[in-house]
Amino acid sequence: MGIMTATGPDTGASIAAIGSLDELYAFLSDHAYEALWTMENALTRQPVTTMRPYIWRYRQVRDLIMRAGDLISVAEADRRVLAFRNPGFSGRELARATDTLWAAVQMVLPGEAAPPHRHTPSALRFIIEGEGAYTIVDGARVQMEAGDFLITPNWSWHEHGHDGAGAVIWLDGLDSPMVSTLRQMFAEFEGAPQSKTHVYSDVLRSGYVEPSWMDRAVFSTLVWKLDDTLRAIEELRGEQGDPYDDVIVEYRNPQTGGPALPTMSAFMQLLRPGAKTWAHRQTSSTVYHVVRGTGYSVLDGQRFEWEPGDTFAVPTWVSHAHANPTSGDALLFSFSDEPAVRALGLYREQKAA
Ligand code: GTQ
Ligand code: FE2
Repeated sequence: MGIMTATGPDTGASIAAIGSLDELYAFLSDHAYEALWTMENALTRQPVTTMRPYIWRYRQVRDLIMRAGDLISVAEADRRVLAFRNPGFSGRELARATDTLWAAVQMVLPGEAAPPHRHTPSALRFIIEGEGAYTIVDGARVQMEAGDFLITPNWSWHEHGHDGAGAVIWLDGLDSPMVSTLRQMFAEFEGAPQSKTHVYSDVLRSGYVEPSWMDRAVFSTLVWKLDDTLRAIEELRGEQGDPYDDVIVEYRNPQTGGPALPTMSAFMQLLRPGAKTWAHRQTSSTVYHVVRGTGYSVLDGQRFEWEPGDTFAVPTWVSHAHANPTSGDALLFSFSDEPAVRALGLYREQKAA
């Protein structure tokens, strides 16, 4: 390959000949410059995004992913995934639900197998319906049942399979738009180790004790069962709760005591019968998924009614409040980029916006 020599810059006379600001701007744009004082987007008073609050309704999502199941196999598709693409996103880069978060629905049918791969984006999954599917993360096999929350830490080999009956459908959450924007995307599709599937007990997975000569990642907690989460929430039902989120718990990674993943946190919240939360907004963005019940959320003044299976996006700095006007419980699962925003020292919240 030859070495390209950049031509010397225009200096002296041609710059002395610039006679007006308009001529200056023309020269600047021809020579890879731009004057700050002409920019309107350099320092905005608050976050600017084209992303909109939006809801994907499960009545339609389910029909679409089932239809995709008729039309394409996992063998052909690698992953049978329909991404939730925010209608405010006009970019040609990776689809996204918010500026930083990928959300999608994935389905596997009995007998199908999605081959192993690994990538720098981290993934989390919330099982919407079905049972009998499993995922294998760095050799550890995890069964998937409706309501379970699972993680696939970045760069871990993962594959999916299904040896039960009926379709299994889950929600995928990835930080891939953030990873892509930061130009940190790597992926491998070959070379997964053929290691035997090891099964470590909960006591090792919980980090309660840890062998000092082994990598703790081997034991990392990969699944949080719905029953356990609901038991914790049930214990808290009589408490005051959070005025902005009612009875909300965060999925904690017991190995670190921190969020489920370095870039993404995940939550389950009970909106008790009649609950109506106060509005707030954060610089993190969030994807919500309705697990049980019906209700509505008010996103930047717009009311979105929801029912089980629906998924909605709350982009950065969008004010949100939730309500359960019914006499039964409502349960919302959610994930956000809050840990990434916090790690950069950028997290802000405004209450009762
Ligand atoms: O299941 O491995 O929704 O790699 C997007 C990328 C799911 C997966 C997605 C993925 C996967
Ligand atoms: Fe993946």
